[in-house]
Amino acid sequence: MTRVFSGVKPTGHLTLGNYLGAMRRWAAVDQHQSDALFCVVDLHALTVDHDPARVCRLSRQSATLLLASGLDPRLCTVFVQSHVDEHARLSYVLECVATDGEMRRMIQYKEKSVREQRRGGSVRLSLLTYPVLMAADILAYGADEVPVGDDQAQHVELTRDLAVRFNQRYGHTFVVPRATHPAVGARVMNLQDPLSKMGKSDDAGPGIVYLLDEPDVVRKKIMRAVTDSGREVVYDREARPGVANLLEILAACSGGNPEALGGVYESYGALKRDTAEAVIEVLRPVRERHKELCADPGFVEEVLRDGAERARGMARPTVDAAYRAIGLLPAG
Ligand code: AQP
Repeated sequence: MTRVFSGVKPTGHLTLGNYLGAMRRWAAVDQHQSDALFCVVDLHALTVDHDPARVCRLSRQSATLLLASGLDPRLCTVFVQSHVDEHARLSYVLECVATDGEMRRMIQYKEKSVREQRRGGSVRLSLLTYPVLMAADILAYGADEVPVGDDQAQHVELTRDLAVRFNQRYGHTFVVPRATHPAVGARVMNLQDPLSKMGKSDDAGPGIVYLLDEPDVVRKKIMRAVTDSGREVVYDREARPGVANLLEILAACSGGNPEALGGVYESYGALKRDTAEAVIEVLRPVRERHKELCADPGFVEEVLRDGAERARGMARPTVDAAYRAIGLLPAG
């Protein structure tokens, strides 16, 4: 059976981008068709300036939202990264295989280090090495597939390179994984700045639809989305990025195709109204289930405890094998 691994970072409230680009498919497809693990990757949230209490709160909220989005602990494993030591253990070994040049070429490192400096902070070493930790997350479980949005493609490519290099130097240890992306919704853009990804750690709230936004708030944000100077509703990512983003969101939420939907609308207003209603309908069950789960925090804790135990059992043999292969003396 195909093994699948993916995760969310508790750096902010989860967004429509996280949902359409990744989470929705985890619940609808991956947990049914594969042996799947989904993780709140909290160690990754420490790579930038952060408030410890907020990261802790967001980790619990993200786990709750993973379950609210339809993940069923009877079908898949849901857990928190820092509860399983194997991630950090393997990360160090992979740092001994990765190079400094490789890390500095990562687009997210370039973008986020500039953002940290602009915010007046210094760039943490862990921001540079975080793609190695992500490789460890994936390789520890022998994942064949990593379902992610487009923005993570480069990191999965690095994971493949590290796995191949390690296997060639020290003997076959890791499965070489591949990234998979949804056909529509792989890169949801910010509603106020359609040239930038809708990112949960961005400061600008009005361009970001959060999974827990009330319907009125979603409506307002979408009705105020930046469009383009033309009037015609056509799907053209280069020339009309704002309208293209709305058409993609509508297509992802209604099951249509963005090019075809472009021909259906005569005004931006009508497109925005339908997009808003489609998004509200897609998010409604998630918000409702989240409310139910918040009333039963013991259930979420139990899922995470059980998930961590299962995950540990899956990761340990591979990480132990990597330690032996690279030359570390077994503890006996
Ligand atoms: N805008 C997006 N469109 C499609 N997919 C997206 N994903 C994230 N944003 C979009 C996908 O969601 C999964 C979880 O993402 P993450 O938690 O690893 O990272 P993030 O949401 O991109 O948040 P960051 O890194 O804390 O900060 P920002 O957002 O500022 O970069 C992944 O599969 C991701 O591809």
